Amino acid sequence: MARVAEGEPDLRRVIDEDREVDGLGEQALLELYRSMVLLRTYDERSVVYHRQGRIGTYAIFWNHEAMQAGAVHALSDEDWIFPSYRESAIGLLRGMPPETILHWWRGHPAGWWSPADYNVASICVPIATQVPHAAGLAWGKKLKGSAACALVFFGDGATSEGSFHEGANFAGVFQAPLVLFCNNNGWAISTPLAAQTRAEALVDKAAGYGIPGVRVDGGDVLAVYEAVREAVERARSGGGPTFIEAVSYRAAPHATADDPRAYIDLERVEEEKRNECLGRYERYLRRLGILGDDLDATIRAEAADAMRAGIAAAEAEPDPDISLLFENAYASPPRSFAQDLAELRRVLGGDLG
Ligand SMILES: Cc1ncc(C[n+]2csc(CCOP(=O)(O)OP(=O)(O)O)c2C)c(N)n1
Ligand SMILES: [Mg+2]
Repeated sequence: MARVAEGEPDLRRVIDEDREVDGLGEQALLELYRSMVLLRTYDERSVVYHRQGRIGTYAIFWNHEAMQAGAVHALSDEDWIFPSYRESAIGLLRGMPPETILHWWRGHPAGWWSPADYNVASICVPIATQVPHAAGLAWGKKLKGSAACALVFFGDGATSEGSFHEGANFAGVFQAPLVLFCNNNGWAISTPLAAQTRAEALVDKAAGYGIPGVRVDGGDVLAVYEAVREAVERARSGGGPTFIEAVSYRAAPHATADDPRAYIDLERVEEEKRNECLGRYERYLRRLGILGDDLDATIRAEAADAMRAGIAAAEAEPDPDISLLFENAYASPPRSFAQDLAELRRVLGGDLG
């Protein structure tokens, strides 16, 4: 039996229990839906763009939208988000244009943004390295007397990394206003959770850092929202960090370069697809009479239009100059760089130079 924060159920749910979340009105419920549809559309289109050769390798987040939208909606705009590659499109929920993220997956420098413009840190590919970044930022906010907090996303596999331990321990010791949000999708590429840890549940790790742990159904956007909102309230009121384990199952390949049929439980994937998070929330809103066919069609068309405009803008951007490969690597570049660059321009011909 997992140890969770006092009074917590073992796995927090809202949608399946047909309850409502206090303080979430009709507009807020629809905004949450809009965000999930935008993320889903971004993700599905990106897989197509990859197959068409228009973006590079892409980390699919299909069925992770409830975790991502539920968490971000529980934050204020002044709060910081630290994404991993799995949350690459999280900036969309802070007004970042789709082309910026598409540029990132195209390997174009126009995909770099200034974190302070959106309070969204750079996408971290090295596993768990964003955790100490987030702990440090949260601690800094506390030292400055700011009400802002930080939320860091990471996976189940990330909990085996030293960076996770250092960040979580630091946040606990200094009572940094941090939400440690673990997307437990059961897999770290082909490594299953059972081979990742002997802990019965990842939420148990919270006890080791002396911080509250909460376990939620990661496919239930409202359960995620509610748990993160409480963690944020705790952080803002000086209560320090919270570890949230959002439990789901990866229903898509790890990334476009992966073929999970070699290792995954295909029946479980099919079951997960039938109960995927966007459909679950859509049915809930329809049951409440908040969402109907017309509104749903409008929301989906808006998201599709945003993606069409995003890929067009990304493809209209001229290629960067090849000299970029040599810039920003050294404060004092080695003398050979000029020769290397000239050589590269010669080899590649006029096109890329
Ligand atoms: C430090 C480091 N080691 C290994 C890798 C290779 N790698 C990329 S994704 C991944 C799995 C991570 O799994 P998890 O933390 O569960 O996140 P998920 O991909 O499931 O969201 C690994 C090992 C890496 N990117 N960084
Ligand atoms: Mg994982």
